[in-house]
Amino acid sequence: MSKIHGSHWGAFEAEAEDGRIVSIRPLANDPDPSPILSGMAEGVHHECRVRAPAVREGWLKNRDKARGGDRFVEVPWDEALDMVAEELRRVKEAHGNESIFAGSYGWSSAGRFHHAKTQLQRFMNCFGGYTAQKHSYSLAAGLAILPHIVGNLDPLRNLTSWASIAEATDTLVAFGGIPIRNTQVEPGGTASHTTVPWLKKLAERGTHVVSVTPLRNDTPDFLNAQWLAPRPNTDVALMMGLAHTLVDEDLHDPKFLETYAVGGDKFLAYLTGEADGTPKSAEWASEICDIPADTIRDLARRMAAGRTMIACSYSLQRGDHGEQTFWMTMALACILGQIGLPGGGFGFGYGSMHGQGNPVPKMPSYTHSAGPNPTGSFIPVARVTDMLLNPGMEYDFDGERRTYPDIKLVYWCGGNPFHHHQDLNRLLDGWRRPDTVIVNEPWWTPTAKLADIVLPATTTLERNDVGASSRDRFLVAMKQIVPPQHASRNDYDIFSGLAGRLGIKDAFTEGRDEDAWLRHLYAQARDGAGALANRMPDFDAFWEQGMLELEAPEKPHVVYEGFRADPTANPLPTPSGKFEICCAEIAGFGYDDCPEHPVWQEPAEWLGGATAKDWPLHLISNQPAHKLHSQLDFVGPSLAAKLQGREPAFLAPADAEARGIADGDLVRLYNDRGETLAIAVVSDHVRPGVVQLPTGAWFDPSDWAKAGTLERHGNPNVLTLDKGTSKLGQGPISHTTLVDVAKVAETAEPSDPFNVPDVVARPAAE
Ligand SMILES: Nc1nc2c(c(=O)[nH]1)N[C@H]1C(S)=C(S)[C@@H](COP(=O)(O)OP(=O)(O)OC[C@H]3O[C@@H](n4cnc5c(=O)[nH]c(N)nc54)[C@H](O)[C@@H]3O)O[C@H]1N2
Ligand SMILES: Nc1nc2c(c(=O)[nH]1)N[C@H]1C(S)=C(S)[C@@H](COP(=O)(O)OP(=O)(O)OC[C@H]3O[C@@H](n4cnc5c(=O)[nH]c(N)nc54)[C@H](O)[C@@H]3O)O[C@H]1N2
Ligand SMILES: [Mo]
Repeated sequence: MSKIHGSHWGAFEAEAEDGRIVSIRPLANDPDPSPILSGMAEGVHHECRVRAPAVREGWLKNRDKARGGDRFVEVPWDEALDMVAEELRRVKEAHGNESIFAGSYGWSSAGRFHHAKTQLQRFMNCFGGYTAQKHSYSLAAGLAILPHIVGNLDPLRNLTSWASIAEATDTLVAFGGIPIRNTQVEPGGTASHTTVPWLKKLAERGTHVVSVTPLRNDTPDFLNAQWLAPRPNTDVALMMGLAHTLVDEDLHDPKFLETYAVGGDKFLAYLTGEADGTPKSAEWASEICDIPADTIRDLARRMAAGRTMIACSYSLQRGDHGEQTFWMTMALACILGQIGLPGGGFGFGYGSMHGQGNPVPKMPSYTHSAGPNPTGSFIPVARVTDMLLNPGMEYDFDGERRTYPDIKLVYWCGGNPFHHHQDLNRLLDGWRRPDTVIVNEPWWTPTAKLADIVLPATTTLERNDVGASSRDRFLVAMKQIVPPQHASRNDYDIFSGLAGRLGIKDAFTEGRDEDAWLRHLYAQARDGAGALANRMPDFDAFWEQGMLELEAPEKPHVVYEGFRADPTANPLPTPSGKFEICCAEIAGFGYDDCPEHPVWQEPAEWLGGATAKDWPLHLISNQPAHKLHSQLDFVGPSLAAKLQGREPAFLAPADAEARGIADGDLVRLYNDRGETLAIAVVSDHVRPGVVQLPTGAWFDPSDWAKAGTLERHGNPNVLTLDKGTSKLGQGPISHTTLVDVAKVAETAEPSDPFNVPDVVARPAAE
């Protein structure tokens, strides 16, 4: 009999026989299910599962820090938990809770109770706290700047719905495109993938879509989009060229600027060149972004001629000075003056995730809480290597002067930093500084291979949970399909075992088992659901039904409708009550890399900059189509999309020809920071000067014991730049990276990324 379950890439029905999953099928009502589902069953039973608790031999024998390369010793659960508990107690007593880094960034799985990071952090908070990570890799710069300039996260979390765009938008200008591959995914999952159906409605209406991206296939063919391919990381200049044209040709809305924004005058003086002698004209923009000035002017005119939505993907702020992209998007929309009208204005992340723009009612909030962190210690999410390498160093972040803590113990649960972080060779150096690294993982990921103690976690299919997202209309009962594989345990049970050893079990478990927690969180969701509570059946009925579905609201949602109608009664939660094109708070910080209003500043690396002479190609390491980040890289569609066991790297015909590279050739992508092997795919979907290598390939260095050796599998993060967006957001800038590419002889080393390290039984004498 099949049972319902859920994942970040969608809910599904699963069936098992004799303890093995035999089928995984999308829900019958899902209009556009994700192909990622097809690899899940194999993933659960794959040989790269961690079978039993394992301790690195060098750590066990003499506490060495030479992580990577040596053997692991299998130990029984009791001993492993004793060891971890003792090490936690030692570090806490000797160095304090701040020296424990458990930020543990990562997506793990969709269930909200067994959410790995939350389990770890709840445990750590009961233990006295830890050093955390603030914001996300997805959106760090955006999350830092939006509260200053619009007062909250409305254009990101509460954006105008697809229903409004499908009804009213004449021109959709999509900076970063609308890559539907990314809309397979929603944190917490979805039971109905509706982005493609909505986009088809736009196509029917004849909405003119302008896809502004270095990759043609970022927007689906059926939209017949106009493709504008700027030099990567120059969108701010392009937006300024558009804004300048609007002002120059009197197509802008001075009334809107005056009524709904502050700093319009000062910003227009910057735009026209009155302030600094440089008009940010279409010609000026054209020089920077390499789009003809006439094309820029035509687009500006078109934007003013009808209803226009200015969309900006998350990716644009994952580059140097990423804050400016969101800020300038807002400023351009203010100058155009259509904010608060159906289908008009601006919004972030259409096409970045399923839930962005998905029309939903206000959903009951099914979440588990980690509770407060008694230390209050944190770093900006992506400054992890800086922290590990520079304890005690001061840095700036969002108006504060802060100091990196001295980390002695790292605990990761539900994330894969050797997938997600930039400049992995630099991370390797930092990673070998702390005394101890502990990782809970279902699979032998690179991060597990680089740990001292690996505790085998169950996968989602081995436990009961509830999947939910505030941007989806469903709560999904995620029913256990197979028993825990090998000796794996739920993260909850692992932390309960540790909590028992450390005298904090009651605080951590509150006396509940899995079932009691699922019911408790459901009751909590119902208590907070207001008028919706009577739509929620009791827990048993919900579990039996397998799903709770609420209807989409009938009225298309338009963000800032109320503000537009009455700015005095409905002010924005900024100091001025308006959009802050000039922001006094930010100006007060005095940051050279994030001044008073949006500015064009050259990124650290770009095709128009000095280093492009040495590194003539801009690397776009975007989200992978066939997996979620590094998850399930070793099975199903991800494995099938590899070429000769490595990732494909896409480059334009002219760039390939200039290097003597043909389709299918083995190539090396390299720069000062590292080198990786991939298989060339020559494609006119790629702007000349750009090479695309998606993220997600498991890190596979040719020598695990050293930093800087050849990566063999196509992991772009050995190349990316590990620098903050600015002193304001300190966000990751993976989309700001220059490289070169060269053909490699076929004799290069094979890649073996999914191998299991040597694991030996503990010798009897020890
Ligand atoms: N170059 C480049 N790098 C990037 C990006 C980019 O655009 N370019 N994007 C960035 C972004 S936006 C993000 S969000 C990050 C994503 O980075 P991560 O979230 O770290 O990536 P995942 O591969 O999803 O890692 C989740 C890990 O959790 C494990 N896991 C799954 N279920 C469980 C469980 O129940 N328990 C435990 N203990 N573990 C579990 C999985 O096996 C996997 O190893 O990557 C970032 N890195
Ligand atoms: N299938 C799948 N879907 C996913 C994920 C996944 O791993 N797999 N990850 C999810 C997560 S955690 C996140 S945060 C979102 C991320 O969502 P995004 O950050 O929006 O996604 P990316 O794929 O990094 O980038 C989208 C496109 O932006 C374009 N782009 C990059 N740099 C520039 C630039 O400088 N200018 C312009 N104009 N365009 C640029 C690239 O061509 C790229 O394909 O995706 C989510 N969706
Ligand atoms: Mo993300």
